[in-house]
Amino acid sequence: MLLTDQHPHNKSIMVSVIGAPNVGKSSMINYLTGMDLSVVTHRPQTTRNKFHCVFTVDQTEVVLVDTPGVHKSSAELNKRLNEQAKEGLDGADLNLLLIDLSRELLPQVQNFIDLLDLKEKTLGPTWIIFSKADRIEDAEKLPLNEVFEKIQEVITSAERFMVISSKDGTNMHELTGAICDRAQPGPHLYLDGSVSDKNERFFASEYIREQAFELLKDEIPYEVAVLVEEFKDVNDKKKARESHISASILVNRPSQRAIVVGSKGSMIKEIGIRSRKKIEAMTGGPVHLNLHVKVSPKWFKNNFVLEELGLPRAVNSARVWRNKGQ
Ligand SMILES: Nc1nc2c(ncn2[C@@H]2O[C@H](COP(=O)(O)OP(=O)(O)O)[C@@H](O)[C@H]2O)c(=O)[nH]1
Ligand SMILES: [Mg+2]
Repeated sequence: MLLTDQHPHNKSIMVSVIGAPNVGKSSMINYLTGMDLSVVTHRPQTTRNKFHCVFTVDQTEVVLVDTPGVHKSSAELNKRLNEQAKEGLDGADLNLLLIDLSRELLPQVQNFIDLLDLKEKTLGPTWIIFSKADRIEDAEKLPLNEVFEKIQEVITSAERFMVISSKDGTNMHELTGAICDRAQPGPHLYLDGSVSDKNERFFASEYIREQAFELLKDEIPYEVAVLVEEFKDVNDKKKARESHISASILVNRPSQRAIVVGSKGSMIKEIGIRSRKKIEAMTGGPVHLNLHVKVSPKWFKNNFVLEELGLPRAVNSARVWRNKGQ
């Protein structure tokens, strides 16, 4: 792409959004972009793939990279989630490291550093974003200057900190302005109005999984994955766009299948109704959603399924699928 194809005043910045699970990364991205792209639930580890969410302010393009929260686990799925988070740092001009104000602050930083294995990887310019300010009274009275100085001892590239809330919008304009000020002159990556590097098929599966995460209890959500098998548009020029989607909800055990289906199919029906609404809001036309539940034992260890879910193997992945002698 030639720079001369674009407006001479164009600026662009790639911002990686990182932190522990459930600190509010996806909520902040949705607030900043003004879209409901990234899935948000009350459960940790909702986001499983890194992806771009793009918005522009005047001539400045901001590409936010949502990432799964890094957390300790030796399970194959979690190794791959952590790998997605690490890859989210590649090529970023700036990192926003979110720290949840409603939890203990410094342990969150130390955990993050340990899990990211910063010996191997140095963090580029980083801003510390203290999130969920609405959750505590008198956030401004907290000794955040001191906390920030301690953080700078471990993250030497930490440049500044900000206090935000995605719930009441505290400092969101300031954050947007600061990010835009930081952008350098350069071509926009997304020119045709696209708002992500992932396609509608990806977001359809995310929205189905989001509703399953919200509606299912206990540990079941973590053993659920969604694969979209078919996503096709009916091209009738006279009518609005209409989409037909077939998707499988994968579960680990037959007993979970019964729960996801629910009594007389009530649970899967509810998951379908709710996710269809979100998919329709994305496509702008009616959606026919055909959902089924498949038992796929230990899908979270199965290389083929994990690849289908957009989670390639991590550096420290188990090598179970390799042929002997390789
Ligand atoms: N009160 C409050 N809750 C928030 C805020 N941001 C996120 N949450 C909640 O925290 C939970 C996790 O949010 P999410 O964005 O999915 O976190 P992520 O795992 O870091 O992406 C959800 O229940 C959100 O509604 C905030 O600014 N204030
Ligand atoms: Mg998330």
